[in-house]
Amino acid sequence: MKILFLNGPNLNLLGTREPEVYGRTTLKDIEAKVRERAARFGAEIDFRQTNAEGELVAWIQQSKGYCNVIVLNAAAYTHTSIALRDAISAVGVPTIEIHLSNVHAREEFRHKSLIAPVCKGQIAGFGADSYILAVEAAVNVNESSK
Ligand code: CA2
Repeated sequence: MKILFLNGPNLNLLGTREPEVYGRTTLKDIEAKVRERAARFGAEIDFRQTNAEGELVAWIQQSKGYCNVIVLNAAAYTHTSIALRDAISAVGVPTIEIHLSNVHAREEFRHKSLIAPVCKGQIAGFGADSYILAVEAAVNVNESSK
């Protein structure tokens, strides 16, 4: 199986800015951990980051027939993007929403996710481990879709 990890705006700064909020682990470190965990399940990983909303939309559109499951940390676009929600809904590839931080324990504007209703589920608040948990969730989602 193939899992497509998509990361949204500013996640390229992880580990280099605001360590008190987002920790000291870089996105490269997280990618390495994800690849290690996925190897246990024989799952293939495509891991990407962009600051551009339209690029995320394009990647979601191209995912049909390319991967089995999308794991999406849409970052701030989680709270604003009808375009991402429409793309996830239109393409129909099972998508898991993830966040490093517990968005529900933060500012009110982070409590609302526009993509949650079209995702299989949400993992939030476990730091880099949210990504590892998402590998396990993606494998389970793929198994139960067979
Ligand atoms: O907790 C998460 O994973 C978020 O998706 C992170 C987003 C935030 O807008 C969401 O509400 C929750 C922010 C990503 C920005 O990452 C930075 C990393 C280092 C320094 C500054 C920003």
